[in-house]
Amino acid sequence: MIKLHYLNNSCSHRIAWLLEELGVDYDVAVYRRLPETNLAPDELKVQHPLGKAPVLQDGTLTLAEGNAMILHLLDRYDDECRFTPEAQTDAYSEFVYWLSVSASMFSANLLGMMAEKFDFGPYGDYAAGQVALYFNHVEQTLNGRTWIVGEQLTGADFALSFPLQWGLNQVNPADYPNIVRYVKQIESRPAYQKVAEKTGCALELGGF
Ligand SMILES: N[C@@H](CCC(=O)N[C@@H](CS)C(=O)NCC(=O)O)C(=O)O
Repeated sequence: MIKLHYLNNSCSHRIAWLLEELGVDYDVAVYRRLPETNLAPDELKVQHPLGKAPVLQDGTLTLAEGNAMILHLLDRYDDECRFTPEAQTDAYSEFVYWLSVSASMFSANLLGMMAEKFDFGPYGDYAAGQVALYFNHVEQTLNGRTWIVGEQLTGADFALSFPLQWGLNQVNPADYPNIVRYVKQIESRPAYQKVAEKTGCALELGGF
């Protein structure tokens, strides 16, 4: 049995979305961010030494890191390759590329958020510009594409969803019409909407 340890208002949401799209059976344990710090509660630290969400248990395997979970779930449960490009194609390499970019976007978002709160001195402009750097790259790539790798919804879209949803609160959405369209397209999928039913949590990232 699969168990997803899910933190409210977090990148856990994208893993629950993938589980719903795959149609696999899973249990969810919901944790709530501490109001005073917005960090995860200590109970989550019991599940994995990094103490961050999400954590995925599948049989005897325990994984942290959302992108590792995406690759694991596609490998085990995406038998018809609905969300996995064919191996040894450019689409597969782009899929791997965008998985990596999504991880870098986390750092960019975090830096951008910190730059709003603290004075980074001579590094202020650099830190503040990081979100826009990645957003411009995604925006241009989505021009004429339905999903980030083309017409197929892939694991890379699950990976990118959260940093884009989070980052949209740090930029002017009007500057990124393709990203706004793409995020709406994700959020209107029935499988995505089931996550809120299953967890009792909708993503509310405005206060970050
Ligand atoms: N690279 C990790 C990021 C994990 C992470 O930073 N999770 C955040 C939520 S998006 C978290 O648990 N924050 C609460 C905390 O650090 O206490 C992943 O992709 O899973």
